[in-house]
Amino acid sequence: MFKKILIANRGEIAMRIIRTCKEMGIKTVAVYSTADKDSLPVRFADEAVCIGPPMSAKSYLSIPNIIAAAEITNADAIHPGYGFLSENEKFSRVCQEHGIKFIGALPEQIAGMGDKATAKATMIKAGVPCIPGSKGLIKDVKEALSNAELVKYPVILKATAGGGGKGMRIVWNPDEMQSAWDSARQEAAAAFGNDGIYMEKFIQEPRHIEIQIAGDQYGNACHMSERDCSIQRRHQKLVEETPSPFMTDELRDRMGKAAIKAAKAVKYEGVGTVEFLVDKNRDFYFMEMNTRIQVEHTITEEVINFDLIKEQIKIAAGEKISGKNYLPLMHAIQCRINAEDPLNDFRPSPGKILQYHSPGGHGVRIDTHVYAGYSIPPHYDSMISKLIVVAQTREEAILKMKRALDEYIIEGVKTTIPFHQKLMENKAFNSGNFTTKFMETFEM
Ligand code: MV4
Repeated sequence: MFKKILIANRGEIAMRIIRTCKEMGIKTVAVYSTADKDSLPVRFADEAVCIGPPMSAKSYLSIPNIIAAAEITNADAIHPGYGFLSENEKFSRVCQEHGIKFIGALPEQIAGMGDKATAKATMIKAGVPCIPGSKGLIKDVKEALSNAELVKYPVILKATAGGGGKGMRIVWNPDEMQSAWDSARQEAAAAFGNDGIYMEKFIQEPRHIEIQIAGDQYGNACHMSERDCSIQRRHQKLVEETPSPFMTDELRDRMGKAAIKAAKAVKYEGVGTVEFLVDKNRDFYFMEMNTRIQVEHTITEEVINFDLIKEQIKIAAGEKISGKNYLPLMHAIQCRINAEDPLNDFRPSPGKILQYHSPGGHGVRIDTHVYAGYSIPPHYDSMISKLIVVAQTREEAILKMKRALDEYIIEGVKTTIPFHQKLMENKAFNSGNFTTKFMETFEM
């Protein structure tokens, strides 16, 4: 087992990783930018190393600075958390070259899943259901038009380097193709320096349901059931829950098997997520595979009673997984509490937290790095905390979430708490009948 893990991240996920390391008897190194010198990970890690100024490119994204910090502290592994360098092919390789275990995917796996057209080709070959569309990349608008005739409108153009909605255009008829093609390519080139585009049939009003998976170095893989992430706004998830209210035992079994096929196709080592779109007929399609721990891993932990960070560390250290799948024993919901003003287009609201009282009691979990007097820096994402509840049923989980939200006091910055309170009262949300379009019509 590792003796010392460096956490190449900040905020709540840095705290989350430190906590598990402590429970496992592993020493920790926090790295921090000057903007985070008063943060809790710096306070609670065994050691802390400043890696640069506030700007991410010069600190949390600086591979030389982070490797130097790992070398001077003698860390034998690096946990990248989510975001930042967690799915960076080069970082995974540089860690390898320095004899430091990267607690995440291998460079080839990151590259293979990061290019969406390549990932899709891999999944088609492995027999994982994918959305009908072009065979690989499309070279020009003429080819786009002829492909669309076969796929049938509406279609969607997607950047192969994309994800998170950038470089994506829906095309409803041939007249729209030229301008959609031009703008998708331009956006992709600007955002990713790669203007490769492929096409799919546009699935209208899908659900975003993802399957948590784990694989080990010996070819074993398992699934840990689903998370429903359909409540999102501009590709930012706001609420996640498991089990999905749309799920059936039969669908979970089929999606779980498909996710395991996906994991085995790339010899996946570690914990990961296979994202699917699910249409109204409960047909499901591979969308992306994430080779990192995700923000919403917490709800899976609560319903299967299992520490996913511990599992990540154990797999990276070469331990075997049992290979059995995990089914939800409870119902969990996570609300992302962001420093944003929901009454003002969710505009970021960084600043000092003047008063802070967090909810507690049975079935309530808070993952956070904040405290009264803490200033949320403007340089990073605006997440304050993750409020997670777990109960026997969905109805009880919603009631518990309402109770917990009412106990939550944060003063000094605007937060998304009022949004979540409104959502918990919403009829469609309570019925479980919602899709990724839900937030487009939600009124605060
Ligand atoms: C789609 C789609 C409909 N049909 N692909 C959005 C982000 C990127 N990962 C893929 N996305 C979508 N791909 C086809 N063929 C709809 C979306 C989409 C979406 C997906 C999941 C969650 C929220 C979404 C919001 C808008 C669009």
